[in-house]
Amino acid sequence: MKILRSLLAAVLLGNLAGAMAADAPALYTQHCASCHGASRLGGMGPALLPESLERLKRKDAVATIRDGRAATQMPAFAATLSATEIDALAGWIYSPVSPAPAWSEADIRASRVEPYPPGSLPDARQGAVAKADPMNLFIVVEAGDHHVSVLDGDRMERIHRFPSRYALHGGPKFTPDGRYVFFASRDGWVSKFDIWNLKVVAEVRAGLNARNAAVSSDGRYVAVANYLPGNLVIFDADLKLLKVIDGRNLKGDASSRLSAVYDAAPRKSFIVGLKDLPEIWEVSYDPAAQPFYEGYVHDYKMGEALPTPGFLNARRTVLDVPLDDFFFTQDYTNVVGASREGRGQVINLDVRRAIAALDLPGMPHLGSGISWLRDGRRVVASTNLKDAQVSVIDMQSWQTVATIPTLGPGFFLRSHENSPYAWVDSMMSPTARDTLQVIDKQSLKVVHEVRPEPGKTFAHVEFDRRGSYVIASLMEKEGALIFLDAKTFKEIKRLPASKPIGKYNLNNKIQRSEGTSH
Ligand code: DHE
Repeated sequence: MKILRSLLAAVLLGNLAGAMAADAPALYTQHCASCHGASRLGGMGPALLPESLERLKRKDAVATIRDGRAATQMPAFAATLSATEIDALAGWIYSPVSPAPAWSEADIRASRVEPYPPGSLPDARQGAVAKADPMNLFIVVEAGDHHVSVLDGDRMERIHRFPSRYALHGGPKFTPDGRYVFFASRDGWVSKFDIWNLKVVAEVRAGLNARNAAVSSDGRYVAVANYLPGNLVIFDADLKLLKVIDGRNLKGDASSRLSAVYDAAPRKSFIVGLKDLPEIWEVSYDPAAQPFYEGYVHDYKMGEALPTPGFLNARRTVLDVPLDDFFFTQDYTNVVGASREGRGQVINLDVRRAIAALDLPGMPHLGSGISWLRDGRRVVASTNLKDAQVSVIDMQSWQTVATIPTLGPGFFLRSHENSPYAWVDSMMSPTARDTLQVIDKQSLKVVHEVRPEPGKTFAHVEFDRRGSYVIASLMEKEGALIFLDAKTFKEIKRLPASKPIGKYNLNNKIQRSEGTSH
């Protein structure tokens, strides 16, 4: 009986200890706040908000707290905290912060750092960059340990590797001279990197949860689309804040997260997608831009004054459904957009309305769309995040030309002006994520498959500037960049890399190759 009583006491005490230990806010303050910020907005470590953790499974959060993260400052808490405490902490970081976190213009300005002010570094290419073809350099985002690599594309060698902000997302964006590249992180940080000197020269936190960044074609403006707070933040080229445009409708009674921002070079404007409102914005960065009528086009009365300055203001095209995944015609007059439900539409930015509906089943991923000429007609092709297919659409009639069956749902498509082939992955498929398929751009048939490491994720291709080889990502922690001949599809070489995601060739990006995203 005595033994039973003490056992019961031990169990009760254990539970009590567990319950006390599960005081998650106190545990957070004690163990996490110094790196992740008292309000979980991030600091030396990333932000721990529900919005920032959307892509991290709870069991992975538990594992990170327990085991730490290799090659980062994140320690393992297995020896310090009990399993109950770790679980409580994991639950806490997924709960909303109250009051809701804010990020003001003053916060943006205060976050800016400038390790190398303008004029402090040489205006000429240095070291290994000086020996390389500057337009055949590649920038590689490695998500495994949050680093970026710079590759010399002629020698197929890595010439530099540096730590990036946590979880970069979207393509890095280059200035037209190829000297600077801008990265956006999901935590809202924007970093400006000087490729000629291999240095991060300025950084600013544009928001708490960002989608991507765009750089104006004249290299003078950087725009960032944020989920949290939902706004567009515009900087000058030194990342000094110029303007914040809130993601609100005209009446001001509904707000939205911003899904992405793109540079429309021929129009000298940024095009902005809104996640929760049926609008597309065009924000001109042309100082000579004409004023415009801000309201709905059909409300406009002939002769009425145009009150809104064209420069750095949002000119809205009102839609019937939010579109948040875009592909653009080469002149950027038409936006091909898809809703998350897969409703595709073509929006003309001059007449400011939909001009065609598209037959795009499943969940098309137009952001990775590419275009080419087939029988003298331009087509656009898109992968599908839900269905195992690539849709090919005629860009004059907007009719579907072909639906090419693939091994599984895919994310990225790539080609090059000098290549007859387009490369597609099936990275959303549990069984075929290890295989890249090669599509003949004229016959629209799959002509080859590459599967270098069965069972390992293999996706995202980038061509070198001449279209003679591709680099594909073996997207594993102990991953690799695999160089493949663009004609024979044979492996040429490998470079080890830590979960490499996107690769970006300077020439293809700056020249806006039709075979790659911009
Ligand atoms: Fe991306 C680009 C949206 C998930 C890697 N992704 C983009 C762009 C958009 C977008 C709008 C184009 C902007 C640009 O390049 O500046 N991505 C989304 C999503 O909505 C989605 C499905 C879910 C999400 O939570 O964001 C999503 N994206 C992912 C991933 O899971 C990927 C594979 C890994 C990661 O790092 O998050 C991923 N997205 C990428 C990459 C690009 C990208 C590598 C740039 C592609 C390029 O080659 O230009």
